[in-house]
Amino acid sequence: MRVLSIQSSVSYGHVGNSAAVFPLQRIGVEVMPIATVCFSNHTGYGSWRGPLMSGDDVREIVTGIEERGGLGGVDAVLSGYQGGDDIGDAILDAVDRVKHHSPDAIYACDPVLGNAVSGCHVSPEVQNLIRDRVVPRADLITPNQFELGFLTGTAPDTLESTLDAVDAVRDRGPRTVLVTSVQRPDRPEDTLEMLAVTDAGAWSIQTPRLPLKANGSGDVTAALFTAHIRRSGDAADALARTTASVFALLERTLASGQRELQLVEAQEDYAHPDLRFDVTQL
Ligand code: PXL
Repeated sequence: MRVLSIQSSVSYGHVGNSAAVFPLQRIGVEVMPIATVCFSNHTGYGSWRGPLMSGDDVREIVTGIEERGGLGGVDAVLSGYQGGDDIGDAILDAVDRVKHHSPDAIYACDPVLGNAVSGCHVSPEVQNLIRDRVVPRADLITPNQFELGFLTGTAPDTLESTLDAVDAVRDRGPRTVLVTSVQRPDRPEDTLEMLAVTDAGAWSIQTPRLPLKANGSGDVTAALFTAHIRRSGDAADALARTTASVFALLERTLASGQRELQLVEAQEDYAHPDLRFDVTQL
C-alpha cells in the first residue's frame, strides 16, 4: 500500500506528517510525505520557527515524484491542516495527477478548521476553500463534530442531527465519513465517541475520555483510519483498529507526563492493536 501524504512537518514533537508517517509505516504502508509547512514545533506552543511552503513548492515536489514514476500504484492521497491559502489548490492538483496515474486511488481529507472549544483556527479563505472546493472532491473525510457543522451549515448536537449532517455532506461528494469528538446529551460525559458512515452502513465506537489534549492525535486517527479502510474496505474493522491504536497512544502519552505524543513508544499499538472497544452498528 502506498500513500501520498500532504501535511505539516515539525522537527520537535508530532503533528501533521510528523505524526502520521511513522504509524503508517509501522503498519506496512509506503508513505511519500510532502510538507506544507516546515516548522520547528506545532503551533500549540504559541511560537514556532520555519517556513510555510507555497502551493508551487508542493506542485514541484509532486512533479518530481511523477518524473520518477511515483504517482502510479498510489492507494490514497491524504491531506490535513492547510497553512497558506494556496495549498488547497495544490492539493487538488495533486489529487488529479495521482488519480490520472492511479485511477483506484482515494482522496482522504481531514478538513481541519478548529474545534468546539477554541473555535476556528484557519483563515476564512481556507474555511471556504475547504467547504466549497476541497470536501466535494474528497472520497473520505474525517471532520470532528464541530467541523461537520461548519461544512453543512448546521450545529449537530445529538446522534440524529449528527447523522443528518453526515448524510448532507455525503450528498456533496465524500461517501465515507469519520466523525470524531461526537458530543450528545445521552452519553456519559467521561466518554469519547466516533462515528463511521459509508454506503454499507453506520457504526459507533466509544472509549473513556483521557484527561489530556495532545496535538496530533487527530492526524494519527485520520491516517490510520484511511489506511485500514482502504486496505480492508471494512469500516467497522477500521474504526476498531484505529480507536484501539490511538487510545493506547494517548494512554502511553498520559503515563509519560510528556506534552508530545509518545509516537515511537507506541509502535506495537499500531501493528498489533488490542481491540478492547466494541463497535456498534447503528
Ligand atoms: O495537528 C494539526 C496541526 C498541523 N500542523 C501544525 C499544527 C497542528 C496542530 O497543532 O500546529 C503546524
